Amino acid sequence: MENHICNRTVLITGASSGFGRQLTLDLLDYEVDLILVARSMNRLETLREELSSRTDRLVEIHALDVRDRQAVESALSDILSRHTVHILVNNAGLALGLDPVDQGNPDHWDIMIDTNLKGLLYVSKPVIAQMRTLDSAHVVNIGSMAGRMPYPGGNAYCASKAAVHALGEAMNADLLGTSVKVSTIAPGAADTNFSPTRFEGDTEKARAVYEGFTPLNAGDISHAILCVLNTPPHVNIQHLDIMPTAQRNPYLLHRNS
Ligand code: NDP
Ligand code: 8X3
Repeated sequence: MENHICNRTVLITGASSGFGRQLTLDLLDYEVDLILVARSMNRLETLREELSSRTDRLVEIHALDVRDRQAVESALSDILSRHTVHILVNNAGLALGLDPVDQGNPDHWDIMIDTNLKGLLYVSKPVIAQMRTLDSAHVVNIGSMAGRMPYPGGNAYCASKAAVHALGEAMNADLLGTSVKVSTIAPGAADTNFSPTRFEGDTEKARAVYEGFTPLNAGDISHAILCVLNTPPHVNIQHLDIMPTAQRNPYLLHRNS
């Protein structure tokens, strides 16, 4: 793949696990500086050690909960005073529960909406303000097929991801006439820590999600993000759906019995 992002600074939220973690590792081949955000400092420190043994580039880590507006404002103010962020990957997110809306847990709804939607807005605002002054910049939002085609029990999660897709379109509209591109990637079923988180550690339930077919993995999504980032300046992939071959939409999943 051509390298259109050499010497850029990339800020990734949700870098401690899954898609975000794999992307940081894959970005080692692209000669970029990395600013990594997640809540768990331990996992970020382990990741930084692994990265630092393989690169001399900047690897800066920040333990930050994207739901905490004041903490995000303060951390971003500090980061942006010291660095120019050319690429933002809004990846932090989660699902909690899989129950019909009348049996859903409102605390779960708050966490999903605060993380997947409001956290993304909080992080994007200051970064995009700086990006407007740059010759080229790129925001990648991680949406979901769950936001394209809601499924039973997905309610608040699906709605939060549909909102991410709407935000991606709205950001592109806001940034007309600038060099800031906005891309939204909508993955289908991918085997990460997503399902263990959704089912709050119930490993049987989590494993069952991926039984009988080959799901996407973190490397597949990282590859898709890198493809989107490595387009020439005049090309903006605004939306990308990516699903396992065995899954054609959230309802149509072929499992080997
Ligand atoms: P993981 O659970 O493996 O990773 C989620 C990441 O988000 C972790 O690094 C976690 O770090 C971080 N995160 C969660 N909440 C917060 C928070 N409040 N503040 C900061 N960071 C947070 O799952 P995935 O890699 O699969 O998920 C990444 C994104 O992809 C999510 O937005 C998810 O909704 C989306 N997605 C996933 C799909 C899948 O099937 N796996 C399919 C479609 C979309 P920490 O816990 O350290 O804070
Ligand atoms: C995650 C995809 O379909 O497993 O966003 O909910 S799905």
